Amino acid sequence: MKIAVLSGGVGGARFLRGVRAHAREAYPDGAGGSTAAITAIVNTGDDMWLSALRIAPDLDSITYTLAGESDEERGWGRVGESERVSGELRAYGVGWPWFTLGDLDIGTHLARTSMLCDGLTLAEATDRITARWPLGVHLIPATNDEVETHVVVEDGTIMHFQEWWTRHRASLPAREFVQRNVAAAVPAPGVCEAIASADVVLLAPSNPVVSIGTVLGIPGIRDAVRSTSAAVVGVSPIIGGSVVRGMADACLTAIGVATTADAVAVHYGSRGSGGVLDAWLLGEEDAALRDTVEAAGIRASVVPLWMRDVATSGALAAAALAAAS
Ligand code: FO1
Repeated sequence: MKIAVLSGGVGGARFLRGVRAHAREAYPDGAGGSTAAITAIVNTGDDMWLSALRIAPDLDSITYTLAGESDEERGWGRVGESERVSGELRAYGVGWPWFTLGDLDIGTHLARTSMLCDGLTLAEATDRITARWPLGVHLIPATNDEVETHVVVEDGTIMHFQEWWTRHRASLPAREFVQRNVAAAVPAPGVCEAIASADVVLLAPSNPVVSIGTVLGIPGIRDAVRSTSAAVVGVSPIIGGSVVRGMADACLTAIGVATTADAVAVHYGSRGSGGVLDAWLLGEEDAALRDTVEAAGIRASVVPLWMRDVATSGALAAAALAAAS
């Protein structure tokens, strides 16, 4: 069983933990693992250079979550973190005072930056970093190229997504999201192959604009999803008209998409009409939206969407795989 998951950070990390848990139950290898091959194709648009370090938030959120090392309250970074180095950087006026790098997290960024300086690609560095834990999921960055998301706000100012997101809490109305250098970018090795050879392709309940949208925006990836023989199933990141975490509603508003579970499905589109979806999972709170989704040529499943723990995340993953068949 081969599963490819397009994923962003926090929501995607929890969903991937559920996919892994369900795979261990449904496709056990007899040693507590799974015979299923799970590949996460991870957004890198949030990545940036800061204090001479290459930061890769979504890759790190997924790695830490699957490793059991994530700060579940904060939603990013490592559990049991300290911020001594960040305090020193602030004292020297280096970096962003509004973007806290924990000491353990800095270890990851130093390792990644060191590997990149040694000539490794981001995908190779990710393989080395993730090899430290038995994640049970192969993480591949959507691209090895530095394609960073920048936000054009109403007065024309352009800033890195991370500044808009963490300094301004997405409070500055965004006019447009720009993927810098995306035209020259190529999918990382293995990305299109994972999508083409998958039995199921899942779109995690991540930010449809700056996470899933950014992955699909890398030249070649949208076409790979549209042409795979696998069923493509998306999970709504919106339940009952509001986003589960983060500020995805600010991103959706910026591109003129309503913050509703059916509007996002229509935004992704059915594969029959030029989009990427075969099926879409709606929360029970959004059962009334089923007809709109079906009318768009997308099979709708109404299931519990809240991921409160590994068990509910696993049940959601099971529902997503069931919707594929
Ligand atoms: N998010 C914040 O709101 N404030 C922070 O200070 C912050 C620091 C940070 C450091 C490393 C990292 O990997 C992520 C961090 N994040 C922080 C979260 C980050 O903005 C998000 O994980 C994604 O980039 C948006 O989905």
